[in-house]
Amino acid sequence: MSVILGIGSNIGDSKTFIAKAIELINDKFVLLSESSLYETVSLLRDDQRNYYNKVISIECDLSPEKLLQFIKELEVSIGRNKNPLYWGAREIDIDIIDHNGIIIDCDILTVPHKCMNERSFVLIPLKEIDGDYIHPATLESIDSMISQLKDDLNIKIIDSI
Ligand code: PH2
Ligand code: MG
Ligand code: MG
Repeated sequence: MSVILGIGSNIGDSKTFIAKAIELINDKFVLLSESSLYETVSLLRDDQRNYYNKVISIECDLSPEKLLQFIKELEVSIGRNKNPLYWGAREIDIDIIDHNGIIIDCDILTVPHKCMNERSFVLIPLKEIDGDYIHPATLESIDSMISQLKDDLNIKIIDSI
């Protein structure tokens, strides 16, 4: 099964946190593709530091629930501290963007990711690794979703792949 993950960080040495996350994910699964590393302003346009963001795809045989559990443990092992603020700054955040095209909407998990359509830092790196991506619920193309973004969050590539 092919799974798309979005990775973000805006505390500490973000490049190293993201590299560590990919290394540990690659120890457990097979890394299929990796976008460039991007810098974006915070989605809330508040006073948080800019984020580094990346999207990867992996070959993964875990169910979405089991993968979520693995990811939560991985975030803690990489050094994620609890931030009481919703959408507060974080050392590492790994989100399931798409899980083999399935649709889930429950309390702990919504797949495809609920907010992906508003997030330049998901859509633009995703286009880089899968230009033919179609949203499994709305059937919208990646280009169509990108053209409807209201804010590109000043996205720029900082490390090309
Ligand atoms: N993640 C958030 C909230 N805001 N903003 C940017 N630019 N990048 C993120 O990864 C991000 C965010 C919650 O997960
Ligand atoms: Mg997130
Ligand atoms: Mg998350």
